[in-house]
Amino acid sequence: MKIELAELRRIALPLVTPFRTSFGTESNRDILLVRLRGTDGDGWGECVAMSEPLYSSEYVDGAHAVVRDHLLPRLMALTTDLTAEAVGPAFQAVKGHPMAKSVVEMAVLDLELSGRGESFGHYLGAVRDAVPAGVSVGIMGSVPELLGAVAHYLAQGYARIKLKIEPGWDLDPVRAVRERFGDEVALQVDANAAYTLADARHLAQLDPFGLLLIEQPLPEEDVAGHAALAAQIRTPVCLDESITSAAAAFDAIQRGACSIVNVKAGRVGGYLEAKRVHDVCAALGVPVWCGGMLETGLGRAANVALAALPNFSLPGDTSASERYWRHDLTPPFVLEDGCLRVPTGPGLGVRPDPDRLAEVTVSVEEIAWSV
Ligand code: OSB
Ligand code: MG
Repeated sequence: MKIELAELRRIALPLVTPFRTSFGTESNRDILLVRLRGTDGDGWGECVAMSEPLYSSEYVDGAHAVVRDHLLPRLMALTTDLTAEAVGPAFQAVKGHPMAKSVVEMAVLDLELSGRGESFGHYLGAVRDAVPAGVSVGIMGSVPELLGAVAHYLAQGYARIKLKIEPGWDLDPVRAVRERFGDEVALQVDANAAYTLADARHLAQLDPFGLLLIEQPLPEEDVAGHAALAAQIRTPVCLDESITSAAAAFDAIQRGACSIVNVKAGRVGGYLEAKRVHDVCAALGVPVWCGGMLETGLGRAANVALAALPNFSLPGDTSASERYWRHDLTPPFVLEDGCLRVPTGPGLGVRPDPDRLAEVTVSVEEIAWSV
């Protein structure tokens, strides 16, 4: 596989509706795409870093600089074959920046797999041809507004609902959703680190609602706090932000900080490490599910392939394209009986539509591949 050019492309995509979490509101995604142009095909990667460093320390301008100045040069310097397996070791000396590392690995993997006609799903070890889709519902201005949104998603067939929560928007919305839609709805909450251990008794008031899980109630670094909280509430604790690698997943589980894990490739440095997180959790008997970061069809294709692995036993934040975008970059992912189909074509199995890509492109930086 010979690469001629790396393209760092920034696109601007408006969300169909603003997405509010405990850390901020996202209305327009500013997304970094990496395209590796090889002698016989392209490889695409999508970076999940957001505009501001609020979910984690990474942000899109920073990731862009790290990819350009610290990661691509390390790949160009490789004397061995450039494969996805070689990417992690090549980046090992660079501390942190998992989202920047992940987008480059994703592009290399797409290029490599496309070249030999293998799909992401096959490569990662998918055992399903479709995956159940959940939907992440942002914090809203009022409970009636929230109930309207949840009714809409349930009517579309979503297999589970996740409510974003924060202090002041937790017990009332959960109670209202249970009262209106019943106990059968698969329901979970995500705090994005908005609480402290002092809120344990408050969070225990979620116990009667039979939630599947509470995601990341406490700060990223507070593994001990999550273990203490898990001992005080009945709702299973799931970690997102804290799980930065397979080793971190092993540690958090051994310490009793979580009994369920959210897997996001961008957060752990790539799809290969994400598979290792899956494997560690499977070995420890801990179920996982696939998180999302408001991706276009490119990132969604890879996520849906990952979500088809055997230990992904809960529905993921892998929603249909129309939940996010009026026009996706790729042919849209659509809900079929509450599921998204796993792409089977070579590589990601999807390609950006050239006209749509041109419409949303803000800038393109081309970097010649010098070896
Ligand atoms: O915490 O899971 C999260 C989006 C951006 C950043 C963090 C999170 C999310 C979501 C949305 O919950 C998931 C999705 O539908 O892509
Ligand atoms: Mg989360």
